[in-house]
Amino acid sequence: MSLKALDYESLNENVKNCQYAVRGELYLRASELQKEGKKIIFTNVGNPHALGQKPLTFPRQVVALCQAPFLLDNPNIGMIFPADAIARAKHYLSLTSGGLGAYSDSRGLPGVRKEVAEFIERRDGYPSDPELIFLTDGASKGVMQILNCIIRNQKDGILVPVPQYPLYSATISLLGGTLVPYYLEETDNWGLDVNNLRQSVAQARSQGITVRAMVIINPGNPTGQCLSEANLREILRFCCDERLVLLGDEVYQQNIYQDERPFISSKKVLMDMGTPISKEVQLISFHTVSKGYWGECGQRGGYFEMTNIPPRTVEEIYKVASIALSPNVSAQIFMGLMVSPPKPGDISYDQFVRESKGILESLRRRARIMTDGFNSCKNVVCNFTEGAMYSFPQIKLPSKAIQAAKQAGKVPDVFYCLKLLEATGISTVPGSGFGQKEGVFHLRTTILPAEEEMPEIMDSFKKFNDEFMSQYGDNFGYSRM
Ligand code: DCS
Repeated sequence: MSLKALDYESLNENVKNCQYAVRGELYLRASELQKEGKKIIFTNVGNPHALGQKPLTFPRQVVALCQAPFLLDNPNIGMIFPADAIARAKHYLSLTSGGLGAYSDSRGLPGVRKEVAEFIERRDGYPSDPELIFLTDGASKGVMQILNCIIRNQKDGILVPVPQYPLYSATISLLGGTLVPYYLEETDNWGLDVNNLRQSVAQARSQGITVRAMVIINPGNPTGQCLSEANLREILRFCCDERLVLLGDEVYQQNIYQDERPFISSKKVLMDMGTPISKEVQLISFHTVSKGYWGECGQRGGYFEMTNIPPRTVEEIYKVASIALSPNVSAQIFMGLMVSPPKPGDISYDQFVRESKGILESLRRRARIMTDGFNSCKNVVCNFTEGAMYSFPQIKLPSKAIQAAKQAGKVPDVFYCLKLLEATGISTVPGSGFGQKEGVFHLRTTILPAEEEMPEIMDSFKKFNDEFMSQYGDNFGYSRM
């Protein structure tokens, strides 16, 4: 009997090969336990509102009015919504052709793309062209669209940091390309060594791979590091020499928890470098409303900005975006609001600043509590979370635990994370889901649980880890650093 196209055996192999750990085995087990009535702390996804973060008031007011424009005709509307929210809702509605229920241009509303361009200009001090900004349903869709344009076949390689956020590995598999890993240095605070990059490219080429693009995640997921300006310069020079497109994933640009290394965009560093390099390197930068102090993951809003991309290519990307007709229009308005929040003097300004500062300051404290908590545990070492939303501690597993994992048919860090989940309800993602050096084990947790719950979570982790280490501890050594 011949197979039908959607029988499992006959599915596209790229679909079957694609792995996505953030919602993998650990997540499925956590969901089962939750159904059985166990309290689960979902720290596997960077999804702030799911962990109790409250939405910022002003953007929700504006979008509420855009969703229900008849409220604007209510004579009492000024008693429920502040005048600046009402004005902004009218502004965004005037940018649409038929409100939130109408498709927009496939690149997004021109008026919002203009606001994004103005934001980029203020941030970087260089001009930005709205024609080169496309709005997307979350950064993920943008990344997928661009990788789709780059990957032609299995011989096309994309340089991806390891550890990396599995959007990249999964999309590259889905599109049938080749992931070319470059390793971040854990002992150097997850720094990026350009010599490692060169070696990765040379090795890939010796296997007949054409390396076409390089991904950076800055600040890093899962690793939490912020790239220095000097490092970004080296990367850009490298991309120029090797003729690589740089894909700058900058979705965590608002999430910075130290002052030594502020966020600097790849675009700014590229422009600072001047000609010829500033006119040579092809760069696509991604941003989102899902992260930062907004955390509006469920709205699915994002954008990408293209630098040094030829007009004919921009046209092709537009054509492909058109197949999906239009990005979410309400999410576009969230993006517009994120890039042009209330200004000093606006009625909603003080509240907006209070709310956003409150979230960021708490995240900064939580980053510290988590890192310190992990570092106080036996056989656990953790670099400080300089940015983004995650801690990525290394767990030095005793050889007896590695043995027990093998017997259970599990990867050792999956084994550890499953035990942690069963004992404490803390749902994490094993380091193997992000890639890590051979024989080294990690887990990733978000820093998002409510601040007041943090001490209890860390105590419960420590207790579990102590018990695990004494159960499996032996004199035969540990996995290496
Ligand atoms: N890029 C990085 C580095 C991310 O971490 C994420 C989401 C995205 C892009 C995509 O975000 P949006 O599509 O929502 O804009 N981070 C996932 C994670 O690691 N946990 O939660 C989601």
